[in-house]
Amino acid sequence: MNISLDSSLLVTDVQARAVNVPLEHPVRTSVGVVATAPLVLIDLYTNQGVVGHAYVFTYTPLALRATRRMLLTLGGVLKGQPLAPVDLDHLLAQRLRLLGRTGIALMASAGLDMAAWDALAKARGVPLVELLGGSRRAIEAYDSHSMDGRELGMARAEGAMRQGFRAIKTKIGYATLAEDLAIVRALRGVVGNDMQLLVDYNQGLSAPEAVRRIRALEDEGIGWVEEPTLQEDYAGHARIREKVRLPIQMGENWCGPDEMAKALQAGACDLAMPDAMKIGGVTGWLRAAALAQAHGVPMSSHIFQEVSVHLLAVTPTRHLLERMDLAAPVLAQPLAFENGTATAPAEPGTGIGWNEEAVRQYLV
Ligand code: SMN
Ligand code: MG
Repeated sequence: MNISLDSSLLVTDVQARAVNVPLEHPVRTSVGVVATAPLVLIDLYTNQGVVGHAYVFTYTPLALRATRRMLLTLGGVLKGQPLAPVDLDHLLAQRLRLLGRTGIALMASAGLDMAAWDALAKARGVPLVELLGGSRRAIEAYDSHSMDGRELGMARAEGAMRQGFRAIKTKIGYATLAEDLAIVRALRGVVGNDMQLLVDYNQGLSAPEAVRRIRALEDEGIGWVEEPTLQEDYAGHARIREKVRLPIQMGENWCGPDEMAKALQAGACDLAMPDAMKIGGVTGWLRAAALAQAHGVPMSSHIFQEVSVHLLAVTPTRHLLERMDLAAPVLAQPLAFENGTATAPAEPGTGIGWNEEAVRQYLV
């Protein structure tokens, strides 16, 4: 549906629904468990019948109601504005300057940004990746698992290998280094030497303990070690990075491109993996991709696979797409993975739409 794109394309309303979606596998990390996927589903309406869809992930159901309220409040600020996502981002940045665009305010702002870009791509009749000047392409992905323990860990690794993934991630940071090593070796025994094996400590170690454990992993063929210590400790990550021989990965917790810039300037990581929500939506991601290019840092995604598959296609240093199906049960068309890759859908927008029956079932 091609609509002549003049300033008459306006935001007219924003609706937001909180759902708590069951997960096939809880996300078990060294610092806590995400047992369900608390999501706020966003519908951004325009005066020409186009509706933008996006969702935000709140990590804990405790944040669902406040995030929904913030989305509705900030959505109200956008009513009547031309559907120009970069201008809308600037407007919200201005309004939130004194509060600070972090936490729930950032998440809501980013969710509105993703919905606005979806609506604009639909108005132009093209997939988001093409609106951004790129083209649909197969993006290499990894199947993202948890602290699943030996049996489930091996079963999930086997399943990913059978589905054609050439990389998997497991979360470690068990009580002892011996357990970390045992699980890594058990998974390697299942997938063989060709599969990339990535590990994620989810901030669970002190910097000295991280150095100790990562050194012990150096001969296990690990592709990256993710968030070994507190995500806001850029100097700590840099110290770890200087003392170990495995690539350090981080980024899922950067609030906006400015935090990414600080982390890269501190030499905190070899690799970057912004989160499409926390980095500031599509608009934030594009700025982050320029930073990664300037620093020569390979850039992967963190969850939000439906939007990230478009964004990585226009990321100069694109690396890996994370596959973790947090929203699949409430999506009309979950993103398809084939032979270890995913490609942005050909339909206009991001391809995000709701399975309304499931939404009703999981509505909070
Ligand atoms: C992660 C943590 C919490 C929820 C989803 C995903 C994890 C990752 O850090 O990298 O996938
Ligand atoms: Mg992680």
